[in-house]
Amino acid sequence: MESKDNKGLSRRALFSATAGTAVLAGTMGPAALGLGAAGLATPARAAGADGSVAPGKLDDYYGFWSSGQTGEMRILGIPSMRELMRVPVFNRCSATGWGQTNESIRIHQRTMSEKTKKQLAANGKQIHDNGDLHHVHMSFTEGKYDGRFLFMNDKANTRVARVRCDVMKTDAILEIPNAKGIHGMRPQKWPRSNYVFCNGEDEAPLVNDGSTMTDVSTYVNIFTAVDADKWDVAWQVKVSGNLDNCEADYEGKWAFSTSYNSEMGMTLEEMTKSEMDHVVVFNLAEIEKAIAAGQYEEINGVKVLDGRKEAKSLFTRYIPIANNPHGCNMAPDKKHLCVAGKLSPTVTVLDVTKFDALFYDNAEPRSAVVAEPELGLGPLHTAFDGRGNAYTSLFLDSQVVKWNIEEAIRAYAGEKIDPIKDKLDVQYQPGHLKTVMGETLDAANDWLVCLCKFSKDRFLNVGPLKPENDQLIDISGDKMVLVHDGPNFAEPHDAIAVAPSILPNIRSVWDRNDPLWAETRKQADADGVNIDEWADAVIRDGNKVRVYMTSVAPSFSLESFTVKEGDEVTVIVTNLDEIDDLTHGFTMGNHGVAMEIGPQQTSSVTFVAANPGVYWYYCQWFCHALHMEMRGRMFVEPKEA
Ligand code: RUQ
Ligand code: CUA
Ligand code: CA
Repeated sequence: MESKDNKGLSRRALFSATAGTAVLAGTMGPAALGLGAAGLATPARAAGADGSVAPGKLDDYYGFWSSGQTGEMRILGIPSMRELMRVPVFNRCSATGWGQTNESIRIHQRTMSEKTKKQLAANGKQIHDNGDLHHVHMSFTEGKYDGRFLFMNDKANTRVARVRCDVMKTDAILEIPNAKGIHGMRPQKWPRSNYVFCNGEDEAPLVNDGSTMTDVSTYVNIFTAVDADKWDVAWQVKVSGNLDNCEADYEGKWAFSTSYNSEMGMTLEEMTKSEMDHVVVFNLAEIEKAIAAGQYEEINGVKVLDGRKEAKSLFTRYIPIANNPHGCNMAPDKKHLCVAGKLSPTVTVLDVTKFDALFYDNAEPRSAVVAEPELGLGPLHTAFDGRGNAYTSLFLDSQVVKWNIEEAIRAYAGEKIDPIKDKLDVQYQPGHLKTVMGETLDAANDWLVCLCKFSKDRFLNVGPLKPENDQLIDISGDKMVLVHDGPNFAEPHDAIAVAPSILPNIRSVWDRNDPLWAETRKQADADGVNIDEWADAVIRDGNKVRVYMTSVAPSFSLESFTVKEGDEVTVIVTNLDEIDDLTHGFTMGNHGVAMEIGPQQTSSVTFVAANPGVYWYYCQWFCHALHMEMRGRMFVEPKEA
């Protein structure tokens, strides 16, 4: 039997005393393995050149991964690619009770629309417990990650969420009105992430009440700026065409979105008809001016401006791009936006310092194009290092292509020069790819993570559903070197890699006054129960019963409690243990109820006790040698006839 050490001495402190041999692995730089000259820009690595991290050694970087249709965020270590944690966001989590605890349901319901409530109630549900989480990005201050929040989208149910970096828990979810299917999502980079920009991918009537359904001329797409501090909608802009991926600049002047459906087509044939689609440039100063001047339409409680082509506003400009473009990525040179062609073999490089002329001097929209290198088939996304190089994923070619931005600009100007530096086969069909800190001014020349959509033959067969394959590529030398295959479950789209120095304040124990359970605490105060010390109480309030207990390993303060058949029971558990890594749980047997209670955390869950009898509850988080004994009984008395 495994037992944890309760005395405050962490396992890590014990481990490092005996892990001296692991240090040796760190001395093997790329040069030692013949991977080419490492150069000055290669950061010092704790890991071996092959990305291996010895037992007991920490990774060099945090990786924050999306999980697509799983609806959670994942934390991986880079370069080991070890999965460190899963953070439930839009999904219902069996382990932690996310999506079931009252604290998480409150977060889900804060901005839920009446329509959504009606849809859920009709299906016997309180919350949407699925999501399609494509993009994870961290908050910025002056072009660099600031370690406050992580932001993420839910394409499935048109939501965005915010995760607090101090505890790595979801603290706010926002249902976005008017838009449909939030896909691309990026925080503002400069001066800080006051906004998170969100793209509505799917076209629908703005008044979506069934009065016009097949008349496509009533359909619009919506670009949304979310107030990142309040986690509410700041404003929206109607656009022409749909919206796919988005990005922000390093001056705080612009946001950008790609559109693959400038045609406003409803079928595949219609959506791929035009040679050119476009990227939309949003002029933040003009938008803010119009909002402040009250020149908006209010729709479903949100301020909406019209930035469609025919409105001829100063809110937007449309730059033609071939052909069904997808990713748009801003280079850390602060100047160049790279838009991937998808159906065109090109990446279009736009100089954002030329955008003022598009708005104020009537310049021709394509005058901002400064390069358009032909890179290969199916370019989707581009990542950057700190040496002026770009790395573009080629979905159809199953390759990553490394190219130099300045050389691509010179070639476009007519010089005979090949900007392509290297091509590497990946396995297979890559989508997003990310360098360490590569979407910030701190772009490093260390690792590239390439998220491949298909793994095919790379792993033991596990049935018709195969894992994805997140590959780790060493980019410290001139040539890219593939060093690791990382199978991953459905279906990471995107990831970022962040230095631990950005996140010095991650807690190991909760603050007893955390806002996550402020509402629960209010109820306890009203019930006269002090949840900060060893206590128990059973409060009856009509057919509602609130059961308070605390826990210290290996005991709950209540060994049993009694309710009546049909009562609505709320169990509120406070974990009084103050020790690093000492999480308890509360599972009510045969009631579909389970939740996490971290050290110093309060969690609560509500259920109806429908059947009389004896039911055991227990702690499901291994916490002590006597963890099995950490249990108690709920007596459900039969209703008097
Ligand atoms: S975008 S399809 Cu991140 Cu490639 Cu979602
Ligand atoms: Cu407490 Cu297991
Ligand atoms: Ca198109």
